[in-house]
Amino acid sequence: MVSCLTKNRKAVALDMVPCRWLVVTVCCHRDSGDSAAIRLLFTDQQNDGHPGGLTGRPFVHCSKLSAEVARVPEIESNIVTTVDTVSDTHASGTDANLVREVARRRTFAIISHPDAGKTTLTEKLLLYGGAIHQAGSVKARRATRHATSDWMQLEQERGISVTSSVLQFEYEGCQLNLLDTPGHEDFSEDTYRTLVAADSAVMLLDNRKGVEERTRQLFDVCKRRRMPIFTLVNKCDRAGADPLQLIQDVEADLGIICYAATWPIYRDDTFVGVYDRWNGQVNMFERGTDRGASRVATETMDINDPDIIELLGEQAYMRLDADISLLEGAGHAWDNDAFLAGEMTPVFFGSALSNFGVEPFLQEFVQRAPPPGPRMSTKGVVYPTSELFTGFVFKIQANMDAKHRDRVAFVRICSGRYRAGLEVNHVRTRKPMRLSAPQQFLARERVSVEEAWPGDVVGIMDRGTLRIGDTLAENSDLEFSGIPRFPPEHFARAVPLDALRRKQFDTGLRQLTEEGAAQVFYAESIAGPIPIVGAVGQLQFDVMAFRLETEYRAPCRFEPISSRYPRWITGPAAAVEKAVTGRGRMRLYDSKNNSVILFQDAWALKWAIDNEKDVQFHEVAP
Ligand SMILES: Nc1nc2c(ncn2[C@@H]2O[C@H](COP(=O)(O)OP(=O)(O)OP(=O)(O)O)[C@@H](O)[C@H]2O)c(=O)[nH]1
Ligand SMILES: [Mg+2]
Repeated sequence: MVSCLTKNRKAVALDMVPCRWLVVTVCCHRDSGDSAAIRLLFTDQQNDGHPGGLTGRPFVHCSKLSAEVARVPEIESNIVTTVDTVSDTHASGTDANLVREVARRRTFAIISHPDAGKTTLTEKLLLYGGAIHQAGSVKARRATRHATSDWMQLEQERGISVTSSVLQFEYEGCQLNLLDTPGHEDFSEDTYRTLVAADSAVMLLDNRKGVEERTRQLFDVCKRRRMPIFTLVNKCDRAGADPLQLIQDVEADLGIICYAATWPIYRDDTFVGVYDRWNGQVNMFERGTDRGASRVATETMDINDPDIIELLGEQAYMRLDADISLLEGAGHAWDNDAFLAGEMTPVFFGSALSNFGVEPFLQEFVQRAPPPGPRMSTKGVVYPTSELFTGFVFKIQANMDAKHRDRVAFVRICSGRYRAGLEVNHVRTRKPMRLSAPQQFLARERVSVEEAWPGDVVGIMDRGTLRIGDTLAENSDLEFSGIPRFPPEHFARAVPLDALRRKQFDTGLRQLTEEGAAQVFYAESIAGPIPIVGAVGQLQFDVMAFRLETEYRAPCRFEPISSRYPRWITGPAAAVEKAVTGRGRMRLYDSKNNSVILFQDAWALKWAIDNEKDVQFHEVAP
């Protein structure tokens, strides 16, 4: 326990936890109106949606605290005393093994606009991590290997990622949990949820396109969560924008300070190597003959080595030398605190396809990416080093193993040790659950492991108990919040094409919608309930039709419905019955038989909200 005195010697309690995060507990007089001032201090900190002030126990980054306190003088006079530490049950533990395992975990998501090369980079990180020996490609031809993380048949056929993938591997003593996300907007639901499970993000840019539309949206999510972000400018094997210009564009567009961590080296306008500014080393790569399937031969030399000019060639050396002088003179100095607070990003250059620059990136990444930090729960902050297990479900995936029709719930561990047989509380249902051995994933492949630690993303085989957003906690009923839910925006009737496969069709629809990307509703008709699927993005219908056919052998057709505005409706039964019958409204039931109205247009929705005062309307299921 450390305490920090503000200028007028009023104390703020700081609990030191690994990885440079602090838990700050501030106490004020209840009626003094101090909470507003304190919220000023904390609302833009990472606190997972909890307001700061009297009720929350926000955590802030160490160096930020003094800066923020200094900027908000009214707080100093209002803070009266230091109070308790975080809830005892989830305070920082002393188990040395646990602390060590937490310290060597890195859990990160790769994000970008579609096609920037996330899956390709993922594959190459696996190659350098030793998890695979031959890298596959996103658009593999017959008889060649596919990228590991695009494991779904649809992904392999179309060469795009449809769902996020979980991959674990070791590199230089660190245990990495990598989350490859789909870039397409129609799958953003999955991407946003996956980001909640990550501690840092790698943002990929195409060297010709720089910051694109989806990059901006995903960056905003990371920024709101104050996640440290690494930037990798990919596809440098092709001619692209000038690196300095790219960096300036990123700064101007995203409002984040860039630090060039590696710098591309060109010889006769061909990308031949990178200079690592942190360790002063030049890495020169030799193009392989197998299109990047295996590691690239690399020659490494100190920038001050007398032979450097010979290695680079005079012209490339002169160009690099000039660029370095410019960076040193006009660029920003590295500020690790700003990086950890998500305000500065190290920028790397490379080509995932040809493996150039991948290893220098990975080496710096494991050293600088933060290990798991504390997370806010309904019962205060949970430290990763707390000995009691906690975790939350952020993803459900059906049929990863088509033969066994399994259902995997992906859990991000937040604290404690997960071991087979562990009894936890399934907080939503308040029922105890005994956990089987944790499953580690390399996309589709999985292995049972004896134990798993904070930061790890593990799979739990589940028959339907677990839902996205559920918390599992040992000896506690705390809950983690912050997993976003999105109302569907597109609706279509699902029409089975093979009457004899109706049962499989119903099962498939139910199981696939449990994954969360789409929801199934039912409309009443004389012939029985008609299934209607609601999805956040149009492409979800293609995915669902494809999966119903390949995974359940239940072909179907989706017939679009023009209405786009769903609202769950609650209230006295008679009022609900009256409300569902108005013009421009379609009555649906969700899978739990809750009433939903699908409004024809925004006007019909507004009219109902203004006039149907006896019922309540909800954007997501109540
Ligand atoms: N020239 C070049 N092409 C690359 C490089 N990295 C990836 N590509 C190509 O870019 C295309 C898209 O790559 P992916 O890895 O599927 O991109 P992604 O970001 O995972 O795409 P989504 O998941 O669909 O958003 C593929 O054709 C890759 O071969 C690179 O370094 N250089
Ligand atoms: Mg991909």
